Amino acid sequence: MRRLLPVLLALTLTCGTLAAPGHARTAARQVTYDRYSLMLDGERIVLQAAEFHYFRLPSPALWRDVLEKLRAGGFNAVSVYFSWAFHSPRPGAYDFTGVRDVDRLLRLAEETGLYVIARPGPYINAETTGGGLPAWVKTVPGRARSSEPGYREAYREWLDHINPILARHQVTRGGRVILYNAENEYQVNTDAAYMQDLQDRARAAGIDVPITTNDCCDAGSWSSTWATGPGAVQIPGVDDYPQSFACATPGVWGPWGEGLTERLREDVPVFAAEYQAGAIDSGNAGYDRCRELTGPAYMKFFYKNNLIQTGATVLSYYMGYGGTNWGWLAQPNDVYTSYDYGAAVTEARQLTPKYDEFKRQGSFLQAVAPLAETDPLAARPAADNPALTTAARANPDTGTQFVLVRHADRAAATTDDATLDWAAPDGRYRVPVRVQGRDAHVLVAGYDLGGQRLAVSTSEIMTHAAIGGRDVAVLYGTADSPGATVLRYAAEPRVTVLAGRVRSAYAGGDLRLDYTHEGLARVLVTGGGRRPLLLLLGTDEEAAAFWRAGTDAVPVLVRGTKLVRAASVSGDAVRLTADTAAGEVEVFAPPQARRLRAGGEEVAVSRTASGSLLGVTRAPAPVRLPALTGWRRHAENPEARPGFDDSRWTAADRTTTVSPHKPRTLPVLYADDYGFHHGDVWYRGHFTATGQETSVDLNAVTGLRGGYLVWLNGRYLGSAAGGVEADSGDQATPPNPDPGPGHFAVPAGVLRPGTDNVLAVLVENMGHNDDWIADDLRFKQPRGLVAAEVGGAPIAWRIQGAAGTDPVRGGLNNGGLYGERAGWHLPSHPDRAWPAADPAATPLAPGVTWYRTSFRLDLPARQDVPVGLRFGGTPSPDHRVLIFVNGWNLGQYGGDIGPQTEFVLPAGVLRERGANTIALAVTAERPLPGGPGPLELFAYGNVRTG
Ligand code: IPT
Repeated sequence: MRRLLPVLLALTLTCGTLAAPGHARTAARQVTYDRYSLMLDGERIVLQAAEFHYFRLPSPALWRDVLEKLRAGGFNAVSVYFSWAFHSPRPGAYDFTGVRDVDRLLRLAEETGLYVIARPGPYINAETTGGGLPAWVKTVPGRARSSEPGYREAYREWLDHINPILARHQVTRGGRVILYNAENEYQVNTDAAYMQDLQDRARAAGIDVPITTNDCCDAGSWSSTWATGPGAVQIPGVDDYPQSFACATPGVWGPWGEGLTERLREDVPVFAAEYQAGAIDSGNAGYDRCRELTGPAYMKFFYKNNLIQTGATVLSYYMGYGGTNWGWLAQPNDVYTSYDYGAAVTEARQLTPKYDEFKRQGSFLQAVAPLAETDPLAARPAADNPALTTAARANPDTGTQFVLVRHADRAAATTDDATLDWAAPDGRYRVPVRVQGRDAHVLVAGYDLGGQRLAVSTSEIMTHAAIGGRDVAVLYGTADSPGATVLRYAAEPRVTVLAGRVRSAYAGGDLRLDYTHEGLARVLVTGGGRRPLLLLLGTDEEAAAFWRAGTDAVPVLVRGTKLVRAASVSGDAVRLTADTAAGEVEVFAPPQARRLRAGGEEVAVSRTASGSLLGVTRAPAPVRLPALTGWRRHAENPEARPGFDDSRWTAADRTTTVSPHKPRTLPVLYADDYGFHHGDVWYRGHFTATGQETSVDLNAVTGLRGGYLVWLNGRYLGSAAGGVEADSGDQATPPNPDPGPGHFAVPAGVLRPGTDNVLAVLVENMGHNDDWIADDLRFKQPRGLVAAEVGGAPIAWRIQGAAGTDPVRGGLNNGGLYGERAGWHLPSHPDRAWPAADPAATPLAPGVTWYRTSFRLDLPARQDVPVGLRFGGTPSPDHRVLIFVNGWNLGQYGGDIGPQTEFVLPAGVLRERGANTIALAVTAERPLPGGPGPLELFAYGNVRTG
């Protein structure tokens, strides 16, 4: 059944009383929308969302940290992919506990006050294994992402689990889920019955918020051209990545266009479903370059340009926090362990200059309500310098104008000045502007700023709040640029410049302030028929020091500290839940407040001329991390020895497969077909040799950067690269038909004619391809051996991968290395008998060798010290290392997998006060003089935290 824009969505029960925003469940509210914006109980909102993947942060306590950081950074929503593969290790098995407890995630969103755009797929792409489809789906008949039987039963199983959880957290039931996104960039090879069924299942499960979908690449789909057919969604959105993923050349400027989010329909708001806020590091440039590529200059130009040119009011930035492809979460063709993404909040949860820019822009969007309803304004102010151009929108009810000022040539690198001739709602004004290269400003005119009337300003508004009977406003502009702000008064007000240099003049009801943006100027305006106004006029940098906290009823503005998560006022005390280091803290709160607690400590404060409280916070206690010593090691791969007992392994004897890729030789040796989906897999093939065999011929498919190692009767024959997906995006190119090469000459004297000979093969599975173009072929590309011949002898195969599913860490944590099956990665494993060995110096034989050590941490309580593990030197292609910390597979180093030498060890997995174990599983493809090199712990940061 097709659903047509139910303007009135299902009525639900009101639960509880209306709590202050940002504090747990609120009353049930209806979600409606029109061409301008979403509305909650009829009240317009601009949604500013950051993408966050809980499955890339295996520590629910840190989910809260990230969500609070996003909230404080000016976001009022998160967009969350829910990964089916992360929850379901095999058909019928679903886990929503521990690091998979998405109910907890949604409660945290409620407590943090963030709306949620829920994106449960079933397909999510996201550079994660299988694009979110569990690997077992490769073994069911029916094309993935279609309505064909097999796949249909599979995805319904997932939806039957995830939908009820999402349903009970909808805003219509007092939760925070505000939109439900079906599928992902489902553009080609589509099946309308499937797209419709996803929505019907959601409705049947009680999803009554608007259903959305994200289109890619400017294509019309479920949203526009097919808007009336089956599968059409209520609110279509578009994904835009104007900066491309060329992190190696961060100076590029919009190679993929101007990034204007298309209006796909006239009856719904413009929805930027994924707007680029970072990049995949496909070229291994390192994420710092990706952060540069998508840095503040890009954000200022592209985001503001988009805002004013398109009027988009539902904005979701991909990613707000990227996280880690721990375990076997990565899709191997595009990413490595880190999914930092060059995001505003780093993988180690540190705030960056991009965060500051999000905070400036997001705070503006949330403070200035008329922005939620705007139409293009033809009569826009003219600039008297042709290098600059303007665009404008206005709110049809309030008349408030929003004017974009930018370079006409968006790539221009010059700094240009102009005077704007501005026909604003309150009069005609001539005001100065300056635009640096690759920058843009959104200026406001005709705005009721609290109890004030802002006629026009060439400073940008960051935020404002009514605090203690006066308005406090933070405006900002580029350092050294001219600024002019005009406010309306019935009579001449009293102007006191408390700090900085600001000229003021009053005429005809206009109070005009002229200044240069430098440092932080402070102007107090009283009288004139209005309540007092404290105007804080800063540079970009000064503005970034401000935090808007507290509640709508009792807002608190804070300058300084590292992060303000929350603020409250009771009696004469202001309490900040804040991250602090040595530095100033200034609080703008109601006048009765005279004491300050920040980060759990009393801070001595004095009253400033601005009426604020000023104090100094202490430095955090310094932290010393222990050296990693006492390493022990143990070689493994007994599987390579001829006498190894494989009788309990699974016989690999199938002659058919549902995979669209047929094997070159029988039996079928695809690991997935035998239930082994992640990490390394062992094969042992028994055959009776004639003695005439000259070569072993194998082919394996591993995904990009994988390989396999081969032994015959215990003799190492060598290794080869595994086959990979040829091209993930080009529909015209079929997936690579050539699995990895594998011709190995049989050395003299190795064969034992007439008796049992054993071929042992260790194949890495680097993760599963995604299904971006929904052709099924790439996704269903096998993993493991796809061909095997030794002369013409029949081979009896057995296969062994991971031994079951770790009940806590889940099915993506482990593969089938001997040490993994025997628990060598677990903290409890007794390693006392292992000989001491320095990972940097001891030579390695081909095969797998483990190193282990333990260390104690005693990090100070109430301090946040994110810890990393650093490998010295550059990663070698010759060995690849699985890194286990307390049993959790936190990544892969070396093996040409990526440029990474530093790995984040998230608190929670890492015991901050207690014993920890590191285990490294090192696979060498040839004899090596040394191991993976010296290792050390290091800290990414150190703050006191609330
Ligand atoms: C878009 C996907 O929807 C998202 O899942 C992720 O893969 C992102 O790209 C890149 O990180 S697809 C768009 C780039 C065409």
